[in-house]
Parts: sequence; structure tokens; C-alpha cells
Amino acid sequence: MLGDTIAAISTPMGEGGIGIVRLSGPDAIGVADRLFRSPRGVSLSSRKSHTIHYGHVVAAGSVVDEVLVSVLRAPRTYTREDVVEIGCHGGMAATRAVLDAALAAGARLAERGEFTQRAFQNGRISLDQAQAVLDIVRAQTPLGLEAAVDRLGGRFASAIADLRRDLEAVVADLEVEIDFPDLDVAVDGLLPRLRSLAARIDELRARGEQGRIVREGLTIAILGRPNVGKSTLLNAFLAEERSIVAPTPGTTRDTVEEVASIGGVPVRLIDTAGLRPPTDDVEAEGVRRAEAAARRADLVILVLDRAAPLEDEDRALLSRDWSVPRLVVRNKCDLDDCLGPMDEALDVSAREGAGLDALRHRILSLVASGGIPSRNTVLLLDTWERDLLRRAADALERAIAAIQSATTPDIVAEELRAALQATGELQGIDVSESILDQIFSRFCVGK
Ligand SMILES: Nc1nc2c(ncn2[C@@H]2O[C@H](COP(=O)(O)OP(=O)(O)OP(=O)(O)O)[C@@H](O)[C@H]2O)c(=O)[nH]1
Ligand SMILES: [Mg+2]
Repeated sequence: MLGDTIAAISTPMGEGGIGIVRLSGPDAIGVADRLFRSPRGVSLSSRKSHTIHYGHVVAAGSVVDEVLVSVLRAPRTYTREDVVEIGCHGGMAATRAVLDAALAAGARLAERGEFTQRAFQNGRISLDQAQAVLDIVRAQTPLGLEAAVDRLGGRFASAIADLRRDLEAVVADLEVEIDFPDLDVAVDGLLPRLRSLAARIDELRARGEQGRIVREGLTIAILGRPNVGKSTLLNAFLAEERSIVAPTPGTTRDTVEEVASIGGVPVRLIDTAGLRPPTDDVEAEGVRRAEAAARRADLVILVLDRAAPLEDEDRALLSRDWSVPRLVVRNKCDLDDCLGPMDEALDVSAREGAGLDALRHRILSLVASGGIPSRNTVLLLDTWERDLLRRAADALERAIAAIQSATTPDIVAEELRAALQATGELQGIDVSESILDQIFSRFCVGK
């Protein structure tokens, strides 16, 4: 709902040096004037744009907080509306009290992403850039941030614009053929152009798949019988002594979860209790939790002790169907090998650090189709965008099949128009309300 004045806390909840309550809308400065007292009694409405003022927020006659207020007049603001930012003391109570004062003075609490939605609707940023903003805010690793910044720079937008232009050119040529059949333009001459367009879409889709992993992250469960070195492996990934390590089998009783970055992919690692027939109730619960961790993981790392003969529990784990990719790690490779060669197993020493880079590499190549994610291969896309790319690819494929089976040119043109439609939606043309809601609802309140 445009036109009213919205307010929200724009800094994270919790204790901090400062907190910012942001207002946007035609009455932003009016609302701020109703809650702000400057030492000399000067109103904010009389102040110039892009200036900062010292004073107090006052509600129901008493001082709520000491603040610095920025007055930013339309259109040179984030939303292109009048914006006021009230910098108050950080912390839940102070920011909350200032927000309450703003609401009491006539502002409405902003919805999730509503500031950015206004920036989009007022034409300051494209939909593409709005999404990039969200990805920047959400980035968990340097790679995620780089990919988001690239997107904000318009790389994806220009790739789509190029695709669309080339697609339009093909459609135009095809229409000549439809309008003037006597000219006898060879329709199958269009095949190489369509194939190259399809290849470009496929590449974007593959990069989008890599982006999905960088954006959403992965969950990896570390499993194995007791004492093989699962906790040591978790600690090695984190480079800190997070989980207790001891020579006693059955050391880890509960699951221990921690997030690490593996090659720019945020990974939630779950260290689990050693799997064996439990000796007491607590261990039984630990084993149950370990099994549950395996079920919600994207990848299972099965750890064996290379320095000890294979036990029945190891065999049972090796022959089990995990329903997700499984990676076998033979730990303690600093000691003598008691297992002998095994297919597709990686030798590591969690304690000494040997083989860990190879393990990281293997994890990424198992989960990321198309190789190890990097700045040049990662494209951050939303589900609906991946969907539209798929629609464009399917339509092109049908167009190619139609040409190959010598169908009439108008059928080919129809498929190509479907591909054009999908790429148009990717450019933010005719995007439906529900997609807009979907995008902006992923933002936090205050962004
Ligand atoms: N030599 C050697 N010892 C290791 C290595 N990794 C772990 N250990 C030792 O193996 C013992 C068990 O390690 P943990 O990491 O606690 O094993 P775990 O699999 O978590 O064991 P539970 O929690 O009991 O299931 C400890 O004494 C570790 O120091 C390794 O790479 N080389
Ligand atoms: Mg352990």
C-alpha cells in the first residue's frame, strides 16, 4: 500500500552500539516532528534535506531516548519518498520505544521488505537489483556476497536482455517466412541460432543451480561408530575445539551443530553420537538423534578408523542406503593402515589435518553440479527465476523439435513467443503480484 508513512527498526534486534528506526512516506518528516524535540525547539520540517539533527524523542510528555535524526527528502532517498532515520541507542528497549513513538505519531508498521518494495515501485531500483539487495543482506560467506554484488551490478540482467534481443531477431526472421511463404527462407537455417540460445539458457540454469547451494547452504551429517574421530573432524572443519574429543568410545552423546564455510558454501555440520547398540537411555537418545541428523542432511560423511580393523557396525553403515550422497572417509591416516584399499574412500587425518583439502573439494564436487562454485560460476536466482529459465529452455526445445519435424513456421513462432514471454518476466516485465509478494516477503522488516 503506497501513500502512507511506514516505520520499522532497521537494525538487528539485540544489543548494539546504535539502533536505527526508519520512516518513509509523504508524512515521514511530519511524524518525526511530532516525536522529536531539538534543544532549540527547531522543527525538522524547516530543515534542509540530507542533514542530521541532535535532540530527544519524546512520547507522552517524557523523554524516551537521545537521538540523531537524519532528514532525507524525496527523491534522493532509498525509497524515493521522504525518509527519516532516527539513530537511537542500540538495544531492544530503546529502539522499540522509539518505534512505538513513531507509530503513536501516525506511522504504520512496515511489512517485510516494504522499504525496498517502495524503492522498486518508485522506479529507483529494478526487481533484479531488489533481489540482489536481499542477497547482499543475507550473504553468509564472501562468495555469496561477491555473487550478490555481481548481480546488483546487472550482470544477470544484461545476460537476459541479450538473450531476449537475439530471440526477438529469430522471431522476426521467422515472421518474414510466415508472411511471405514464396520467399522460401529456409526455416532450418534458424536451427544453429536456436541451439546456441538454448545452450546459453542451459549455462544460466547450471550457474543458478550452483547459486542455490551458495544461497541456501548445505547440511552435512558426520556419522560413524564410536571413536573413529567424528568430533575431531568437526573441529578440524571449524578450526576450533567445538566438540569434546576423547579416547573413550561414546564421548559424544548429543548432536553438535555448527556452521562453517566450505569453499564459499555455508555448511551446517552435524557431529553425532557414535552409532552402536546403545548401553543406556542417554546413548539410545543420542543414536536416535544421529539417525535423525542423517535424514535431514544433504550429504552424509561416513567416518571409518583406518588404523583399526573393520567392525560389524562399520559394515552395517557402509551397506546402508542413506538416500543422499555418501562420502566415506578413512580417518587416522597418520597411523598404519589396517583396512587396505577401498574404492572411492578418502584418507584423512582429522587430527593432523592431512587430506582435508581433498575432502572439501570432494564435498563440493558431490553437491554442486558443474564443478566447484566460484564467482564466475555462481548465479543467485530465486525459485521463480529458475522456473522461468526452465520454461524458456523447454519452449526453445519444443521449437527446435518442431523445426526438425518440419512443422509449419507458425507453430515454431508460437513456441519462441513462449520463450520470449518467460525471458520478459525474468526482466521484470509483467511480473505477477504473487511473485512480487514472494520476493519482498523474504526480506526482513525494516529493509
Ligand atoms: N592418530 C589419530 N588419532 C585421531 C585422529 N582423529 C581422532 N583421533 C583420536 O581418536 C580418538 C577419538 O576421537 P573422537 O573425535 O572423540 O571420536 P568420535 O568419533 O567423535 O567418538 P565418539 O564421540 O565416541 O563417537 C581421540 O583420542 C582422538 O584424539 C587422527 O586423525 N589420527
Ligand atoms: Mg564424538
